[in-house]
Amino acid sequence: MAEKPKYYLTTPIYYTNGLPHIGHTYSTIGCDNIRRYKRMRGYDVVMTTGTDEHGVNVERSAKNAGVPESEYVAKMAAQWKSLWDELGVQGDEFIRTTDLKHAHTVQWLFKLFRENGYVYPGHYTGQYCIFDNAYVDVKPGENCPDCGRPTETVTEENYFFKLSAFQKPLLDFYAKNPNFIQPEARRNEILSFVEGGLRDLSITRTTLRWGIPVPGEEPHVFYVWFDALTAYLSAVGGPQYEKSGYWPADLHLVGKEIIRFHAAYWPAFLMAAGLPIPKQIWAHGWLLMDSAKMSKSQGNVVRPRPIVHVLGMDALRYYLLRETVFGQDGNFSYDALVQRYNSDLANGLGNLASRTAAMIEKNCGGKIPKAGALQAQDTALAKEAQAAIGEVMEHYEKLEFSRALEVIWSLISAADKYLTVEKPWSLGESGNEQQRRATVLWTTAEVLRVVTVLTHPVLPESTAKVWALLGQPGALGAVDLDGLAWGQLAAGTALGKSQALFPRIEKAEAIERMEAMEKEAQNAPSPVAAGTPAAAPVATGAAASGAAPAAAPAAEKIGIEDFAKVEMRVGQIKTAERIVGADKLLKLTVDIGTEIRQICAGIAQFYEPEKLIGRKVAVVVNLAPRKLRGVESNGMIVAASVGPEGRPVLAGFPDEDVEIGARLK
Ligand code: ME8
Repeated sequence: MAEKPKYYLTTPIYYTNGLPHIGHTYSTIGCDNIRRYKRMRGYDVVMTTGTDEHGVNVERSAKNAGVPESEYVAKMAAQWKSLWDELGVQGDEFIRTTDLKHAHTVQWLFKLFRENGYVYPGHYTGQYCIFDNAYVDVKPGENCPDCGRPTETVTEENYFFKLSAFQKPLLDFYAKNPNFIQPEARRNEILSFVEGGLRDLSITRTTLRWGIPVPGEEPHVFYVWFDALTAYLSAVGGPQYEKSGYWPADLHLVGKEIIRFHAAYWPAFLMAAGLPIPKQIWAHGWLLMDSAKMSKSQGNVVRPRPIVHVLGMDALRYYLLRETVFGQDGNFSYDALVQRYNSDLANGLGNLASRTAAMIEKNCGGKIPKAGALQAQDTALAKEAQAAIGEVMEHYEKLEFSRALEVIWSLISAADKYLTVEKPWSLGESGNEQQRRATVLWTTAEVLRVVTVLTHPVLPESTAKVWALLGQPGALGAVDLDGLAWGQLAAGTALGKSQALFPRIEKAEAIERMEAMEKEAQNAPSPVAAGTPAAAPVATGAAASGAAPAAAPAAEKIGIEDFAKVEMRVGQIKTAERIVGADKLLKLTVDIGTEIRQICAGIAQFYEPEKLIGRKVAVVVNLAPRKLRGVESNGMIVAASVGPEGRPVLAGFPDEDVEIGARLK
């Protein structure tokens, strides 16, 4: 038998200083969808995902949690892995950048750079964004242009990679491989970035301890981006990549904010080492929450587990891939999610499957009937289904998931219409009528079979149930998509057991349940908090004693000068209103003595807006403004967090009439 062609694809290697939200889930599910689709087209597929575990952020998070870095990342990586398992994303390789085989690959690549004359020692002083792990082109005191956080001035001795030498090779490569960067808008972005000139890149750090050491050059450790990108190669053999046969990667799927690292730096690194370059970098858009990128730092994340718990894993997969054009940004809303679930899954696919099976059960003794003479409407539906097979594959091939699903769902609604017009339930028992009913039911069941196969990469769990319901043999994932054609449904096949697919759900109740679980997850202690049972003994600190069951991260002591940085003043609430679509937030205007500020406060579930007017509160007035659910908030109202649910109780001045604007010290 001919060997299957190999196909290698990757998700980003996610940071471990946070837990996955549905933005990460979006990339991983997109990747898993391609993986399943390619398998059904006969490829020997390997998909890699993993965790990016080095860097200052991890050092800080581990310190806050009061545990050693190695323990911190091990626990976080386990969380990421178990989530992907729950979502049915069976990544074939899970690479951790703390894996030994990965360290060897990074060190080997650096050795090749050196041998080929692409590294040199130097000094660098610049503004560094710790969150993005990158030097940024701003002046001291200015914030990061990408994420808006403060930058730090860093001077260090390090090794530089001669990125500047790769401007022409990269431009030549892009010209020869016009599909290397997708979609087109990203390609243009990278072309102009590279055409604008490339500065050499420092690829080691001496200011960082938690990283892969540069052999013989301690205290140098590798720059986290050089380290993380290399993980794609370590996962499939590293220095022995030729043996595995999966390199170069066919596809690196990433979010658009990290395209430069993948489409410019990574191919330059590989060129410098004389290694093959991946075939495609594909950057999808962002999931937004009220127009802002969903991200941990913005505090506007939605986690996948509550959705999976209430609507099922397939519902989340379907929504993410159907609702937004892959490549563009898309807004997340619980409302749209449940809407899609009810209309497309419960009333669409679920309903077609259950009514078809019920009619075959009732009228044909539970066996797929044999079609008789065909009428024009039967052949029209057959034609539409046959055409859909080709169209859907073409869309999957181009990562146009939403369009693929549109085609499939228009076939489902064509089958629904067909049933409504043909009314097989109203046909009588005469020979002709029985035969007509058999033809209509066979045709509908055949549409269902085609739909089931085509939708499998997106809805692996529920389509497997429909497959069994149709009495089809073998695993659905092993069906050869290229062999799929109209007319293969064998008459006489006994139907399998009917299983619940997508029970209809009341929207308000579903949203309430998901939001309640989300809130609970937000208030849950960090999985790596010091004092949690599996934590290693903690070095110092009262909070690390393990006395509290859900110990908060060990708090660092700060000097009075640090406290003095926080400017708190007495403010008086002038107006208060609810924010549409954000049931936890109130929009307040607050007089702080020198000005009236707009501030959002997460107290809507505990305070009536009208009762707040005139109340004096403590306000942090020198916080950088930020957007919450799309509404600007310029300051913070101080509240105690009470009880396990974190009920806010506003700090106030009940005993004395304090002056508005007075400073709290
Ligand atoms: O950047 N919408 O890791 P990361 C869509 N470790 N996708 C989103 C998203 C959103 N709101 N938020 C996150 C890193 N993502 C590096 C990568 S790769 C060698 C190193 C997805 O944990 C998207 O794929 O910050 C984005 O690129 C990735 O998560 C960033 O994950």
